[in-house]
Amino acid sequence: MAEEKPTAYKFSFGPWNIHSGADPFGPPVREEFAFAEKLKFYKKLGFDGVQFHDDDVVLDDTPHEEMVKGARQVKKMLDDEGLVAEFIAPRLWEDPRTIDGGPTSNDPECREYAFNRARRAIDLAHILETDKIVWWPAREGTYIREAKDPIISVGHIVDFINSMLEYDKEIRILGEMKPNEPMDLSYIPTTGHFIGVAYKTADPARVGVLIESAHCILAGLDPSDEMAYALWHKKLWGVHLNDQHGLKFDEDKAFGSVNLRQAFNQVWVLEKAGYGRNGEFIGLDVKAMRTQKKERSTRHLANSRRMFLALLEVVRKVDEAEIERLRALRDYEALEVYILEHLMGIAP
Ligand code: XUL
Ligand code: MN
Repeated sequence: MAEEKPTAYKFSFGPWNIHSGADPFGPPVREEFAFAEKLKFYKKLGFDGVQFHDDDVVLDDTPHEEMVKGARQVKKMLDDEGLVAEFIAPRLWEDPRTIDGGPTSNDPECREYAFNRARRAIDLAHILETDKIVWWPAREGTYIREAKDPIISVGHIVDFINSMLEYDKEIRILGEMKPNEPMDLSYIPTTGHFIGVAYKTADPARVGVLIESAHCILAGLDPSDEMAYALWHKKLWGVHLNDQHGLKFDEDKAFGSVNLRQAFNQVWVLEKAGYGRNGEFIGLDVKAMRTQKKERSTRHLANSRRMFLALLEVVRKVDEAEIERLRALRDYEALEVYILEHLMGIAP
């Protein structure tokens, strides 16, 4: 049998990953690059895909005709740079109408706003020629448990997904789950929860997930196991690789910068499953440290990509037969050292 060619991975990030360094406790520390300037970085840094929030394309509430015109301009900018749009994510957490959530707001008018905004994101996806909508349920939870009805909220979420599926017969919805922040606790906090809900929607085949490493860690779960779970369901259609130092705010640290072994396991599971062979991107969601100077504020992107490719080399070097041999012996002490030596580059 002819050997399969190795996967040629493609990388993506969002324009928000090059940023001014503002955080909840302090103002910007570097001037923001203009969108057109950001686009110029992609190819130079080795990236082909652009992840978009809807209002990265055109501002919300732009009248329809102007919206179409604006989106076509962005598509032309992408074409000129040789880039493609990976997905559109409706930003349902900044507008005053989403103050208490979009689809799970108690106010029917606010829910309607969220539904309309998501449909509009689908219109943008068409113009940018992507069939992927990413939904991060930012404010779909509560600060206090008594604020919303948790059972009704699950139903609202299914209605929301269905409204997108019904609006467009080609579109695919990727849930990006996170257990907390900005809310105290989120509904549907993990990939497993969302996949459960996916099977109850009008078209389960078009509902999958994007998994962010940090979000899994915040839920006390191992990112590679989460990815494996979604891969088994054939529902892993996107990733946000990054890293996270324990249970605190979502840090979006560079991939592999905290836990190299955990990062290795993510690359391993993706590579073994053939992730990327159907055009899926290795997406990043990483923030530069606030201390970075403007002219060096894209290094976290280059570094994360470099770590992925370096770990890929390690993954491709480990000997499957040796791993199977050690598994059969149940000598996990030896297996552990085998992996660690490869990670440290000191394997004999
Ligand atoms: C939030 C997060 C978002 C999504 C896209 O934690 O990761 O940026 O990736 O909406
Ligand atoms: Mn993300």
